[in-house]
Amino acid sequence: MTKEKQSSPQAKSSKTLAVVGLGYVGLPLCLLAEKKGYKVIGVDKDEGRVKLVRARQLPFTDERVARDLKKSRLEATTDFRRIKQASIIAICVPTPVFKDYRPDLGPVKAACRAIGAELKKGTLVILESTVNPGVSDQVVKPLLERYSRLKAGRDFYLSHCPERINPGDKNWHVGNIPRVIGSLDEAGLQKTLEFYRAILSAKIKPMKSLKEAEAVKIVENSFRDINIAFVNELAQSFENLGIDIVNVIDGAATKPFAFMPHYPGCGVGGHCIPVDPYYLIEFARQNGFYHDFLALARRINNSMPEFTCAKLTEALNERKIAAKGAKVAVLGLSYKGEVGDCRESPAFVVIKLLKKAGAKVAAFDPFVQERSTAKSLDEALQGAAAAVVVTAHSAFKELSPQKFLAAGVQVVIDGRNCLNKEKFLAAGVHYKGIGR
Ligand code: SAJ
Repeated sequence: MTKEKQSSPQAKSSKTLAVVGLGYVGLPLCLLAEKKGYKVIGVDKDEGRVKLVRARQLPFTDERVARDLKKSRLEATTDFRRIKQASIIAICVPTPVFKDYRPDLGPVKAACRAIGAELKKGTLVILESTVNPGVSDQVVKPLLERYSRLKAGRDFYLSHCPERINPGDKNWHVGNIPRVIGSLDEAGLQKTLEFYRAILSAKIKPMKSLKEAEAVKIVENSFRDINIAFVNELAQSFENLGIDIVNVIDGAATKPFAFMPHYPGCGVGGHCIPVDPYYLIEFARQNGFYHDFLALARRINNSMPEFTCAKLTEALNERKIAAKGAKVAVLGLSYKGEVGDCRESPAFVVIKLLKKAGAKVAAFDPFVQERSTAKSLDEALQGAAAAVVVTAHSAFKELSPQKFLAAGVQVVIDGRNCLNKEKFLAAGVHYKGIGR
């Protein structure tokens, strides 16, 4: 690495970080680095998001981050030229999939082109977005080099430190979650370790390469997806056997080693778990191997909204209520409890299937009121023949069977097994869970 020349008019400070992407991942990183003494420039292409951050408002729900943002002096801008001032640039943009589940690296590529155009010698570029092995080497590096006319390893450093944000988690946050780091070369690895050691109070494990670091994140999230698929398949099987799968999992979880409980539900949503496996499936396929097992797990998890709706129509039939024309309350839109994120949420598949069956759907989510079709829980339940719980928000978990019966609801499908089954059955509600 040649000695970095202070070539830009605004001299770079070694303690200046630019974060590209002000979402669940980028914003917490900005605020943490600022707390640890870095000057931070938050960059996002979305004008509306930048305006919100400037007004110290979060574009998503998270109490801890909202609190930190209010106290912060973070600069937010859509002007990518500002990253010239940074000696470290972190890329924290989404890595979604297309409708056909092919990886969509569009946001990563756009960020690399914009960063490349401004990249100065001596800068450390860190990709935090979740990607399959090979993306840093084969996509990020060439784009940064092409648009900067600089050479990775010689003129700038390139590393990967996969994000591990767990939205809504009250215990684990960006400052205390252990991380892994991979880099193009030893010098880059040391620079990256230095940065994360300065801001994290958590273990940091250096990996042998960019690919290893990329593989760690994909493996940990694929691990979660296959384990959820395992219990989702068991749920479907144990229903036929009259066994309560949740009790069985809780029984298995008494084993203090070699078992990790996961729970069946109406589907797997979010921007991580249902998406990340497809990145590995596609990359491995391009390199001559097909992940039958990962693909099967994805098919099982993607089938759960249909399984849930089939239980609803079966329960309505048992009550001699036609699904066609019946009002059905869908409780929850976001992909998991206590967050307002609808990405890949199974709720929208459930709603689509219910409408296809001719039901009149009233959806309510206290964290996603702007997309709820009912203004309140009471409005959603009033006059509904059935209700489907899709998200385990605490506001739903506390509901009594009487709340449903008083509104005229006869059938409750508990898509997250989060209600008290015994109480609902004792009250005369036609209750069905997933696998119980
Ligand atoms: N889900 C199940 N059964 C389970 C666990 C989850 O059906 O046993 C469903 C949830 O309802 C949700 C989806 O899967 O729809 C994803 O749930 P999640 O708890 O994994 O939530 P995420 O997507 O916020 O996952 C994040 C991930 N963090 C990152 O990828 C950086 C993941 O690594 C974590 O394992 C997860 O948090 C966590 O531990 O909660």
